[in-house]
Amino acid sequence: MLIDEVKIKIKAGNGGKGNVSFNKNMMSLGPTGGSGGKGGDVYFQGVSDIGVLAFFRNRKDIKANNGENGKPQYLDGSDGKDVVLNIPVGSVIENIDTGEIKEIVKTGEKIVIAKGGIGGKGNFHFRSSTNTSPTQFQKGLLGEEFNIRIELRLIADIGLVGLPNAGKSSLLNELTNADSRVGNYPFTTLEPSLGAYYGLIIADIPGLIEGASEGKGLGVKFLRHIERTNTIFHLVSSESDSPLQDYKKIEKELASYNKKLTEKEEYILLSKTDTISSKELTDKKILLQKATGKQVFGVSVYEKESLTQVKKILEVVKDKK
Ligand SMILES: Nc1nc2c(ncn2[C@@H]2O[C@H](COP(=O)(O)OP(=O)(O)OP(=O)(O)O)[C@@H](O)[C@H]2O)c(=O)[nH]1
Ligand SMILES: [Mg+2]
Repeated sequence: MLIDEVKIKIKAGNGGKGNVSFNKNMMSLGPTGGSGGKGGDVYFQGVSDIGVLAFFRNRKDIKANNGENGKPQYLDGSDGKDVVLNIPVGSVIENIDTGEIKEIVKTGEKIVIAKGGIGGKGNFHFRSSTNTSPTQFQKGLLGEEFNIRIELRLIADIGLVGLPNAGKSSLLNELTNADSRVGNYPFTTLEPSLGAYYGLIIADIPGLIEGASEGKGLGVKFLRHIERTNTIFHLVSSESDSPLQDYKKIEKELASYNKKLTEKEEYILLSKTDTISSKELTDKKILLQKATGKQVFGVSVYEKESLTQVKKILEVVKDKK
């Protein structure tokens, strides 16, 4: 199952303690205590693998190492090792304690989330002409510690929406390298899947039904994955006796999740056109076009020409990107 939300606790390393010691050589009795090392930082880094949040399923408590304490003979403690956690590009990171929100949008982008404490100074640093045998030292500062919530928002260019069984996964598989499960029953797909069409990322958003915004079915939580897309393909099965009602049911759910979703560029795809006569197809197309003012295209995964038409739309979307 795709893990798209996790809550974890992260703790950066504490700074090491400064050391207090004196030169054992009788000729020079000065202080020699070294300083503590810095605690390790905790970073998040963006990667393209959308499955990496699964790493946190059994690891909710993540700590970077503390800095080492200072040592005699001017030896500073070594710094604690940083921890770099991979999270999928498109993740939103909420610091529950401070309310701060950060996002990772590029692969390789690295941001610090919790800073390690600075190491304390050893007594060597406190020497002066008036204090040649200082016994002062610093303890080292504590590393930052936060409760963090990570939410994955897939970064797709096109979102596929529609009632269950409309043919979303079939179309995604036909157009891209995706291998989404297809079945002749609703809710075959239980989590969003992605496919790439020459650099365009298409996301299949499953589980939308009437009442999804009130929590029915899989709910509307997957819609966050298309909040950032510019384009929506809305699939309506041409087998349906009431394609307009089917269309409206989904639009209502989109609107109640976020009005902006209904303002995106949307193409209506009447799917499974091989199952109806061309007269019926024309009638249903006109009906949808008139009622919505949107462009309506017929598509069947069994008809090459109709797929070519969809690919032309994809080229248009790509050019606008
Ligand atoms: N005749 C015909 N059948 C199709 C076409 N596209 C999909 N189907 C069939 O319709 C059924 C549903 O297809 P899916 O691709 O699983 O539909 P979905 O929208 O992903 O469904 P859920 O994941 O359950 O929401 C399957 O039995 C497909 O084989 C088409 O163009 N023509
Ligand atoms: Mg599906």
